[in-house]
Amino acid sequence: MSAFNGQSNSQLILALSKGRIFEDTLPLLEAAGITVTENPETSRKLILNTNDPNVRVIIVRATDVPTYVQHGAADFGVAGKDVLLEHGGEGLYQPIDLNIATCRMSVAVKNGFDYETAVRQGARLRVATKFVQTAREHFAAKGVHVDLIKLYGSMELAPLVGLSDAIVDVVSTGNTLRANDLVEVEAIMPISSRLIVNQAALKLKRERLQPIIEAFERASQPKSQ
Ligand code: PRT
Ligand code: MG
Repeated sequence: MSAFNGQSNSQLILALSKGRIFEDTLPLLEAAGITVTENPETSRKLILNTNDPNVRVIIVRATDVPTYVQHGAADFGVAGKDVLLEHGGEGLYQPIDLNIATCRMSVAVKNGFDYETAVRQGARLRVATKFVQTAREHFAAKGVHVDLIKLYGSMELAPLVGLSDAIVDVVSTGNTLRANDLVEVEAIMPISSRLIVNQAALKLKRERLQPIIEAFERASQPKSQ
């Protein structure tokens, strides 16, 4: 029995966010013989059952997945590298890159804003972002002085209404940037989602977790291999 949540060592809780991460994790779960029997898009339940009575899925905000896993409220989870860099990874074991929910972290500005000159001139750049750690490190490495403005969503709006000169955000198709008259001026890093495991659970529940980690690893390898 775990003193923390009263569950036996055979019970596993997986933390996922709704949307692309949930959708892209389903085939990996199938590869491990686990079928989620409820749909978070139509159900209001936050704890979903699977075909395995010992495995349940909790649905949390993408940015909250590492927090649930770090504190052992979930044994494992799936989170984007963008989210993990902001969280810091404390208490988490990150065994595999699942190559799902891929996108890139980029700097974007309003069409017509001369980013290169602004950066070269050394004036302070106002940057709005949800990803303050990543943005701070990126601009510090370039030696660019920035005023970071923390936002929680819809970063694309900030340069349009004069809140910032630039944004740091994740981009996949680039359609959202184009629709808002923004242009990508710098790619910071490629992003994909990782499997994360609570460090204590990895030791206490290794027998249950290891086969799932291995199945995820096999199923997430690039198709060409
Ligand atoms: O939506 P919510 O505020 O709850 O949280 P979230 O946006 O962090 O979660 P979610 O579920 O949308 O994203 C989960 C993870 O998916 C992120 O942490 C990323 O690692 C990854 N991912 C992959 C993306 C995208 N692609 C993506 N396109 N996350 C967000 N986007 C956004 C993008 O910023 C833009 O606003 O989706 C919009 C559409 O993108 P374009 O470029 O295709 O137009
Ligand atoms: Mg989103």
